[in-house]
Amino acid sequence: MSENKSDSNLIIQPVIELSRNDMEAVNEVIRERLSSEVALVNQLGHYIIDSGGKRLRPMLAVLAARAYGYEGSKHQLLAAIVEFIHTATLLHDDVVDESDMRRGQETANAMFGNAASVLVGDFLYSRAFEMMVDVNSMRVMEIMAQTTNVIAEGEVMQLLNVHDAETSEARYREVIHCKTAKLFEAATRLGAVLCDRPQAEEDAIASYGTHLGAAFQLIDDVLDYSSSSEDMGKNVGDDLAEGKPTLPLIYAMDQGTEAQSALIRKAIEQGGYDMIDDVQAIIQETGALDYTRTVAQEEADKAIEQLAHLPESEYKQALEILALFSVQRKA
Ligand code: GRG
Repeated sequence: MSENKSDSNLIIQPVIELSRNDMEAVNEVIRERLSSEVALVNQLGHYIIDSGGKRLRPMLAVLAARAYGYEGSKHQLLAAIVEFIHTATLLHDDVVDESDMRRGQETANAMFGNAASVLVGDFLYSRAFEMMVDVNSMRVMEIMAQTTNVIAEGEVMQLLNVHDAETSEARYREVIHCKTAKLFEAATRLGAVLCDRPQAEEDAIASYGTHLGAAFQLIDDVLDYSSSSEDMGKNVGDDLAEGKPTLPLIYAMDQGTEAQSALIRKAIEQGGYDMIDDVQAIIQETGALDYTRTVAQEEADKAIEQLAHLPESEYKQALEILALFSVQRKA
């Protein structure tokens, strides 16, 4: 682990400490509910669930509930549901993107094949809905049904943008809102729903989640051009290779010279790793990563503003720290 990465990990250390007991309980729920009569489901399910994800989304559900003073245990079940849905999306995403590395190890599709990955993703997704029945709340069901629907739409929108150098910043932002921010939004909203908070508070904490999720994805897109594969746990330059017009590229095309814009356009249209060095040089020269980081910081600031209604507590502080972490993280 590089020094920088451990620096950014330091920021969330108090959050990890604060949520330790809850997250251990969440992990216990995950382990219990992962089990199936079918050996491959267990094998592949554990392969991905135990592979060292940050558990950020379930942590958000737990912290949001606690920030409203929740003292029961349903938040742990909701958090596990959120992590199952996140994991299902990762399994499907790695098949769609033909990725071979995630969380510093071979992807499930590389290990077990595409069919097994998609089908175990389906298992996790449907198990999550089974678990929601146990929560016995139509409102929770409604939130999660709408959320997963929007995530899938986001992924389809992204598919339409692939290799399309005309993709605007607005279209890009719509995609990240759907494919990433929506699940952060749901995770935090569930905390308020569990505590029967008034609609305005529910919407505020949900909006915190939306902005945090957007910041998180913007930084994900920065790291794809600036991190190392070792730190990120996946391959650098994958977005370009897949022809994904993310904000660093959109901004560099907008700000670059005619020749620079033409080069990036060609790189998006053709995909692959061949042009990565030239593209990275243009991204550097045009300040595209700094711009993207600034947009991410604006999102994180907006997220923090949404927490004003919460009473002061270490949980509120933890939510603030997570907003900072989403921008400062190195992996
Ligand atoms: C199964 C509901 C469902 C939908 C399928 C494929 C797909 C539609 C959606 C994919 C959405 C997706 C993977 C968005 C990217 C989100 C993202 C930034 C993932 C990485 O999150 P981290 O860094 O992962 O929190 P860890 O490894 O820490 O868990």
